[in-house]
Amino acid sequence: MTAVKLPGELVLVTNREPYSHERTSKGIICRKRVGGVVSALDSTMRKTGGTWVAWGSSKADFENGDVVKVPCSSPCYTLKRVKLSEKEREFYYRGFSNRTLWPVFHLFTEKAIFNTQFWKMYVKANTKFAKAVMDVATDDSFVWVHDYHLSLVPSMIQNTAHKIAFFWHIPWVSWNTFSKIPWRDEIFNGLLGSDLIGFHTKYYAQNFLECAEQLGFQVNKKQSIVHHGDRDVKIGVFPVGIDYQQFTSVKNRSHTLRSKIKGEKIIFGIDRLDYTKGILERMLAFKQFIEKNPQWKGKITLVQVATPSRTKVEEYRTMKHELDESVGCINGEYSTVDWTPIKYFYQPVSFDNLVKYYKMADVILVTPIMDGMNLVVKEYIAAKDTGVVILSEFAGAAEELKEAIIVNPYDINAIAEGIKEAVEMPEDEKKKRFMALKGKVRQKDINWWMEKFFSEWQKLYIPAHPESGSA
Ligand code: GDG
Repeated sequence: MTAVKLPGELVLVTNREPYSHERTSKGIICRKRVGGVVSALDSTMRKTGGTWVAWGSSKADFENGDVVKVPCSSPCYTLKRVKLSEKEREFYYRGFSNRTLWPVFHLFTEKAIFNTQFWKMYVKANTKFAKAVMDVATDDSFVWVHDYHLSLVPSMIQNTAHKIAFFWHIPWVSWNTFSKIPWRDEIFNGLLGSDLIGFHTKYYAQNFLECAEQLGFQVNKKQSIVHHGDRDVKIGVFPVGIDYQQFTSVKNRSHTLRSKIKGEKIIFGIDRLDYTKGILERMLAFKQFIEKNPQWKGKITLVQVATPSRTKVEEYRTMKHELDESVGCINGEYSTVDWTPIKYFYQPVSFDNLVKYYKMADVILVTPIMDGMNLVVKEYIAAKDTGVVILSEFAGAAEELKEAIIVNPYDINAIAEGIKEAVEMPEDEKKKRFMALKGKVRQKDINWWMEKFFSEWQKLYIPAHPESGSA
C-alpha cells in the first residue's frame, strides 16, 4: 500500500470505463475493460478510493442508475458513468478521438480525418464529462483528467476551487505535426485549464513546451512552466509503471501451455489490434528471420495475441484484414504437418492466461511504430525471472529500458536481426540484461508513478515562502 494520500477526494476522469456491465444469458455480468489506461488507473484507484467518471459504453451500464461501486468483486471506489448518444459515440469517440487525434499524435497524419462535425461533437461530449465532474466534485476535490479524448475538460470545469491535473497517455508530437490540427488552439487552451500536465517522457514534454511557444505562450523552459493568463501551468515527466506485485504473485502454471507449442523458443506479442503497434511489420520481420535462418524452422514459434479494439472504426477493420492475410500467407508458406510458425489469436485473453503467456515466452517482441509508453513490455519483465526483450525505439518505454534489444520498427531487417540476437543470446548476457531491466520495472512501478505525480501536484498549492531576511 502506498503512503501518499491527497488532502481531498480524488475524482478521476477518463473516456473508457474500467468495468462494464453486460447482459448475458446468465444475467448481468461485470467485466474489466482491456487497455493501457485502465490497467494503470484501476490499480491507482484501488489504492486511493474516490470517484472515477467515465463513459458508460455498455448496454446494461445504466440499469441500476449511473453510479455503481467497483471493482464488482471487491468494491472500493465509485464509478460515475456518462451517457453518450449514438451520434456522440460516432463523432466524438470513433471520429475525433480515434480518427483525428489518435493518428496525428502517432505520426499517422495521412490517416487523420479533419471534420467539423467530429469536432463539434468532441466539444459537446467534453462538456458532458465536465458537467459530470462538477456534479460529483467538492471544493476539496483533486480532479485528474486523462488522455486525448478529454483535452477540453480542464478548462470547462468552472469551479476555481478544484485542483485540476491532466495526464496525456500518448506521445506529444512536435509543432510541425501538432500544428496540422485545425483546432490546435482550442485543444491547447483546454489542457491549460489544468495546474499540472504530465507526460511519459522528456521528449513529449519538450515537444509540448515547443508547441506552447509557437502558440505565443510565455514559457519558462528551465522550470517547465507555461504562463497562461495569470496562472502557471506546470509540465512534468512521469513515466507510468505497472502493478508489479500483481504479476509476480501469480504462480508459474505455464507448463501445460508450453508443452502444447512445438519448438525450442517461443516469441510472444500481445497488443490491442492497432496500426500504431507495428504488428504487421513484426509478422514480416518474423518471416524474414525464418527465411534467413532456416536452421530455426520447426524450432521457433511466434505467438501473437491481437486483442479486438475499436472494431467499428474503418482503419481498424482494414488492418484486421491485412493482418489475417499476412499471417495466413506466412503460415501457408512455411507450415509443416507438425509446425505452425505463427500462432495468431484475435481474441482477448484472461489475466491468468496473459501471465501464463508471459511466463512461457523466451522473448517478448514489442515493436510499436509509436507508443506513449507500452505496458506490455513492463508486464513481461515483471512476470518472469529471465527472458529477452526486443523493444521499439519509438515506445516511450525505450527511454528507460535501455538493456533491451532496441530496434527501429520501420526497419524489418533490423527486427529480424533483433530476433536472431534474442534467440541466440548467451545465457549470462541474458541474465545480466534481464536483471537490470527487472530492477527498473520493480523500482518505478505504479505506486512510484502515483506518488511522484501526487507529490508534484500537491506541491503546487503550498504557498511559496517569503524571501528569508538579508544575510
Ligand atoms: C495507452 C498508450 C500507454 C492487452 N490485451 C489484453 C490485455 N491487454 C492489456 C495489457 C496492457 C494493456 O492492455 C495495453 O497497454 P499498452 O500500454 O500496451 O497500450 P494502450 O492500450 O495503447 O495504452 C500506451 C498506456 O496508455 C498507459 O499510459 O502505455 O502507450 O497507448 O496492460 O496487458 N489484458 C488482458 N487480456 C488481453 O487480451 N487481460
